[in-house]
Amino acid sequence: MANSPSHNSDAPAWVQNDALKTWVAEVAALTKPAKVHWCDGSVDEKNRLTEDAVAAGVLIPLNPKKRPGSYLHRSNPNDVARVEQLTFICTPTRDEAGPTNNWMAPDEAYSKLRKHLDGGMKGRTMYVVPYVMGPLGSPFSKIGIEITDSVYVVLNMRIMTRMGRAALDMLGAAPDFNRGLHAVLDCNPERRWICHFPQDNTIWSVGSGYGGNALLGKKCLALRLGSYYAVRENWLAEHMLILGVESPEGQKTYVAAAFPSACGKTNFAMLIPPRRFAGWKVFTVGDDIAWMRVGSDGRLWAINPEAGYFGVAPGTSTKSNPSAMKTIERDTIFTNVALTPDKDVWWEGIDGEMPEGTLDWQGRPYVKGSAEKAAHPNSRFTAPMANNPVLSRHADDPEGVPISAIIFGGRRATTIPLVLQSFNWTHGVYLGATMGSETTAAAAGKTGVVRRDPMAMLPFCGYNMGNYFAHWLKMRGQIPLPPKIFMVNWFRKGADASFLWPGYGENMRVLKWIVDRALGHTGGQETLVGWVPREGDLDLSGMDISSEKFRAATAIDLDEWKSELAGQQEFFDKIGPTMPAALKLQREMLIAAIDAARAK
Ligand code: OXD
Ligand code: MN
Repeated sequence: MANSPSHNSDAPAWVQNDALKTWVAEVAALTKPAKVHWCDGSVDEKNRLTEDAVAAGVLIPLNPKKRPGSYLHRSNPNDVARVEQLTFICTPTRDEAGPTNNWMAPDEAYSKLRKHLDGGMKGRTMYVVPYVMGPLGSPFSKIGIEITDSVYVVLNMRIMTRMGRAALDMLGAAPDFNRGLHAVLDCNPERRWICHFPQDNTIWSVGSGYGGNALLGKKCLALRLGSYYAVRENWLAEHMLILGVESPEGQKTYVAAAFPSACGKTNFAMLIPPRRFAGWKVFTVGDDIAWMRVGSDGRLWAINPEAGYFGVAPGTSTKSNPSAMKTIERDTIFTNVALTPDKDVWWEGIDGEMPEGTLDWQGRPYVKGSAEKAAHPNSRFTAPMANNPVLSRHADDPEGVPISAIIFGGRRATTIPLVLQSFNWTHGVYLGATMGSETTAAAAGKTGVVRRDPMAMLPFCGYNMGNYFAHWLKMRGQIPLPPKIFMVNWFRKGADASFLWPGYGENMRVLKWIVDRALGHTGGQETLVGWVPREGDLDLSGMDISSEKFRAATAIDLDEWKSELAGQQEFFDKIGPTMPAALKLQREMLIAAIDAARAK
């Protein structure tokens, strides 16, 4: 990088870290912004930046009576989602990134992106955003500095992380912070790359302002780099929600659960128990990411590194997620939702009809009956976790919470029963490693295709997936009191293609069985593929489900499992030589057990 620090980057007196000042000066010399703004995270700063964003048309104020402190952002229509094909792990060797990641050599990536970053912030403000992933002062937390040319990113980072001076206070004089450099440039998909350099604790992201590509603390640091560091430091960085279940007697149990995107993670994290479960409460610790370490008591302890929710808007309603609807009542940034004439938000699946005169996510009058959606299917809300009425008291606890159960879940129309408990840790890792989700007709043009998404980490594992499985297997030896591992499937369908299980709040019934099993309080039945609830183990009282439906939702169909196991082989082959023998053996043992059972 150029070595003459720009006078533009002069740091305020509260910035004392020399390594940081030098790096910011280098980046300013490269990107040549008109101005450098060091973010202190104050309310005053938030108000000023919000005014700037409104003046620049980046944010549209919503009706202050209906949504106080809330704004709508319309992104460039070419920039509405994560771009897996443009996301790279830039480790020194391709093998370190493994067969499921895109790889670019570090030098090549740096020089390719540097060309675009050279003068890339001319005439613009360069924001320096210090942030902490994890509770302030927690030994589990990590500190990052994101440099960005997007005020939208700054305001989102302020919600999603602990941002500002507090992060620098925690950093002190240490030089080892994550260096994140982000520039939207001209938002051209031809010049869009999200590059991770784990060996340098560095992320460079250009050409996109979208959350997962641009809020570098989330998928880039907390998951891709997080997972890379976790394997070296003996912990787990996972794409998991964390929730607490409290019984009427006041007993609290915490579980972590991995689901691929768009499988109801935020809804599960904020579940409201049905009436039959009066006295039971579910509290949210996190809705997307869990960092888990072995505690001195031998249990696995988890923190949520985030401070807010970047949730999918469509489908969110008072029926599907009343707590999310409360969370987004104020101080929320909405991205790519529809705008009603009284300046409120609207999306498909929200309560109530779309008012006349609503504008779609691109600001065009919405023509009712049009084949297109009014809100983009991946439209989002960014809201502070402090708004969540069911936020756990421990969401900000530097120690985190002890995890008693880990749940893996996918979207599967067949084969996978409503709930399954693994026989042991290795078998649980096998369940997680083979989990998948079926593509929908809308997304892929072809239904029923299982996309393997092991532990919901396929797009987020920052190194070789086979080594990631090996790390999970090895962790068993590090955790004296390991959580029990489960698999769930809320999405199984009957012969008439309708869902067999109602989901949402009713998932409490499954959650209770999981918690009871984890604590050794209830029965179950052993099958070839794992433990399932016996008839009567799952409390179905007050619920409208026929016993045929329930039996179909929980059935183990050996024919379906045979084709499932064939599909798993393809995925194992793709992973290649790093695929752990212990997991290959699990599959082979299951084939042998099914064959033996059928031979009778
Ligand atoms: C995701 C997200 O895409 O959390 O998984 O945004
Ligand atoms: Mn996610």
